[in-house]
Amino acid sequence: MRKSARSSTLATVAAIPLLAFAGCADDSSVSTVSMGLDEFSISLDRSSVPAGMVRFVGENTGEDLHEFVILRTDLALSALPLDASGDVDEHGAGLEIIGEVEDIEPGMTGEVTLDLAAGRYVVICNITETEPDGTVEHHFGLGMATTLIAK
Ligand SMILES: [Cu+2]
Repeated sequence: MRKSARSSTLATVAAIPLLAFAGCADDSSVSTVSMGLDEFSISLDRSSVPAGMVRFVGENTGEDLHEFVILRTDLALSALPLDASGDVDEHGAGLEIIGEVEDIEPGMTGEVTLDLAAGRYVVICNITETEPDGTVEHHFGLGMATTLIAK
């Protein structure tokens, strides 16, 4: 009897996230892109979205401070313009900033909803930090960049 009550509790708990997910899916006008940010990569749960309203949800699963910046560009990741310090020049030629969420602490999640026209986008973390030993880490250069297509 006790065992059966326990499984029933588990089933109830499991149903909550499913209901929450269904609630999001019902809002068919907004697509969601879930992202994981860590040292040093940005992973997306999809490589393309329908053009229109897109909700970006980025969880910092790493140990450093991260951010995400969505830029409209046709440039390859390796061809993004850099500024003098070695960060991506977000105002550089061939780039258009669409939106960003700065300073996401480890374990925290940042989100932003943007209206994306059809096209190619890159998602980057443009944070640079200096470690206690003097090592300078450009998160973009270390691999925190990926692409997303809106169509
Ligand atoms: Cu970062």
